[in-house]
Amino acid sequence: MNIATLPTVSSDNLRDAILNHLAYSFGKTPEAAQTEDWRMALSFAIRDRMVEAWFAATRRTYEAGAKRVYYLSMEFLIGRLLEDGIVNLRLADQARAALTDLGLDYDAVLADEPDAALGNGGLGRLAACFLESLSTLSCPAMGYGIRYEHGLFRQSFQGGRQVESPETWLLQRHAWEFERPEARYRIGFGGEVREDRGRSVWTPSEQVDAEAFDTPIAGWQGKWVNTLRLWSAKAVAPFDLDSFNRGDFAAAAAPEALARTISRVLYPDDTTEQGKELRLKQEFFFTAAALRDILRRFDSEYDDLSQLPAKVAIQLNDTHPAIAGPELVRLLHDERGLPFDRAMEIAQGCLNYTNHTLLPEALESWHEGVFGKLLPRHLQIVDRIDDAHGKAHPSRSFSMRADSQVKMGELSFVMANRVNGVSALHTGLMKETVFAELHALHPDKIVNETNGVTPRRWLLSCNPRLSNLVTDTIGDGWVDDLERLKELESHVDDAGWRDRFAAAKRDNKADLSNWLAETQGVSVDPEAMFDIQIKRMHEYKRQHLNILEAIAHWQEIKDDPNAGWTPRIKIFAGKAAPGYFFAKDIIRLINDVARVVNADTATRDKLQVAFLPNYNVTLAERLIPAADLSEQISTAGKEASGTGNMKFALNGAPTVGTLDGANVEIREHVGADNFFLFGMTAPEVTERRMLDGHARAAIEADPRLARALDAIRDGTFSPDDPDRYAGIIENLAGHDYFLVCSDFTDYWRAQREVDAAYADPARWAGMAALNTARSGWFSSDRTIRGYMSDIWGAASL
Ligand code: 26W
Repeated sequence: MNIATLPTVSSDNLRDAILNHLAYSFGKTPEAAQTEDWRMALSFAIRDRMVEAWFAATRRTYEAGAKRVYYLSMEFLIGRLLEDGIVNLRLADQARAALTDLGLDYDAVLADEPDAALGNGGLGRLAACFLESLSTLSCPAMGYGIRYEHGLFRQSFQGGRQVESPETWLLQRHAWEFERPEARYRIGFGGEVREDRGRSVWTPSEQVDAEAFDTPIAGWQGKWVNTLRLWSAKAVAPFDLDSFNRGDFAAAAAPEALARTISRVLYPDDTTEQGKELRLKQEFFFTAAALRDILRRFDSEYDDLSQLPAKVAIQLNDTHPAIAGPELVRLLHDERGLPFDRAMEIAQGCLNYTNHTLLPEALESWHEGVFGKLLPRHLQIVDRIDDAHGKAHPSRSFSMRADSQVKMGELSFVMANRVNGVSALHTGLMKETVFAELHALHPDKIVNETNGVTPRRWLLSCNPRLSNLVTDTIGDGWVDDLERLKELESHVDDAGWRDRFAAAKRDNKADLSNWLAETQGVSVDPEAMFDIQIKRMHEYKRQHLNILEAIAHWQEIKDDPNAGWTPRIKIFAGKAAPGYFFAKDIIRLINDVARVVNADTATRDKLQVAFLPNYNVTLAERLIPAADLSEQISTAGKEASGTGNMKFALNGAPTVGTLDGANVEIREHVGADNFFLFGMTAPEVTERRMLDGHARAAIEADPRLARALDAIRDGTFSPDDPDRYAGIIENLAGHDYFLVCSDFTDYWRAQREVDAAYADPARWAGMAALNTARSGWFSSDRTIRGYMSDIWGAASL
């Protein structure tokens, strides 16, 4: 049931509200106001319209005594929030009219908002989609994370090389958060543990305060609003007056500076675990604050801790908040006096864990030295948890405490009521590989919840042309019931309708091509195929397979320029972790290839390459609606799910891809005829890897591949420094762990099939439209319903 009905808002109402905020919240006249002032005033006017429903949602949750869901995540990649809010409140027409009336450029005002990049990639963006779906489904929920002062670094290129600079979203005014000085908890680190009459007492040696900042997250139609609560680290005492009085101003400010380092910057490494002490501090900081907050809210309503699992579901987004297990046990046992076993049982009743990767280098583990120094009591508790688990399962052969390490995956698994993977394939591999033994001991614990994306942001808002066509055709029920896109299928054979579908795509491409010309100095024909690979840079994602194919393609076009090639532009975007040198070399190689290929007058009307800097949510929203082809080419078994793959399919871009992650399910839904499959399967990958000399054999068998590698090797793309890519060549021709060479030939074949299909516009439009019509299952609303019923036992109110 929906509880808040939105008052109707006219554009005049909205204009007055904007002018009011401009005057009374920001002290500006319209004449003096800058774009940022207008953007803030508009944001406040929109935010005002969320507040009623926000209060109502809280009231209703209390009244119903409902179970609450808490989503703990180190990252929330929320992007811009203004347009999202406007679209969800269904105020887009009014807002545009109000701003036009005021003589302003609506799109420019929206574009002034900084893109909040409080996350690295897939895991963080998933958390943001989940928050929106939780609100759309009116599920009482709260996200907990860190209010980083600096989100993910900005990326630019110098001579084709990635250069990082700090991201500074908080230097601009931020319209969405409410500071909560009263919601403040003291968080300790270090120190020692004493035994006092049978109780363990932890006395930390260092303390900081966690202060809450709340952002309202409105669901579709603004009927329900949940909270994203981000913690900011503050010094316990902001200022050391003694030092100040002595004239030592640096020392006076030191406590503040030290405390603030904890929430200062997001770690930019999303696939290698570095075991850095500050990261463990960040993890404990936000997790401990969240748990204190959760217990405080519980205490305000109930007085029996055994009710906790009935009223509280906590989701751990990967192992980053895994310290929640021992910390909750500590709060219940040490601080509230419950027997240890009972504390553990209650904690296990509340906690759940999502695994997002099986890459061994990404599985968190902490050396007991670091862990014990920072969290001495928690180390004892982990050992007791491990003991208890060992006693309950005497046959087990592993421990979460092997090799002087604390293994966060195993700890999370044992402390969780449910453990889930993020696609069918990934969940299966979890059971067979990393968690095989734990799965055998707890056969009902692992469940699958295939990822999804919010259709409000990833279709309705980012692609107005296509969403208008969809709404014209089947009404607007699809927006919160995405499977209704199926109703489009009956129109796909209608040539007139298909033309409208193709026209929406063409117009999106024309917009993108104008933008590329204006801002990137890239000029492309909108009729060419827009072939797009956008995601973090990683060997397993195989951007180098894509660029190798581009090189081979270029060489072949040069051999026979008039052979009827299908014109293409290959677009890349993505950041590499600053210390991941191989991935940075791939970026540079792509930029070098782009320079050479784009300058070749004999081929450039057939093939172009562009690497766009500073990939973020906003750039994704610009690129995905204009994509013809979605590149999802990871080594099978390595991409847990992918979510970009879903966004492309939903926006009518067929996939060229491997049987990896959710690609498998996308292909099942859209149909094998509308998906360009290539490459080895996960079991074939495992087998091939054991074959000695697999890369050499693949190169010998495919002259195109050999020639493309030769061109890199002989300096075709780096004439000033022919050896620049020796490392890449050595890797690919050598152990080629990600099997780029072994999959090349089949990738080439699939790409030529793509060319042929694209050359037949009616056929292509049909494939593209069927991708949209059959992607409804990939809504994060469906995913969240799955979590609610299989994992949380939570209900929509
Ligand atoms: C400790 C370093 C670290 C940090 C982050 C290791 C691993 C991560 C994340 C788990 C990486 C990540 O974002 N994984 C992605 O999660 C998405 C959402 O489920 C999936 O769609 C992607 O396939 C997966 O790579």
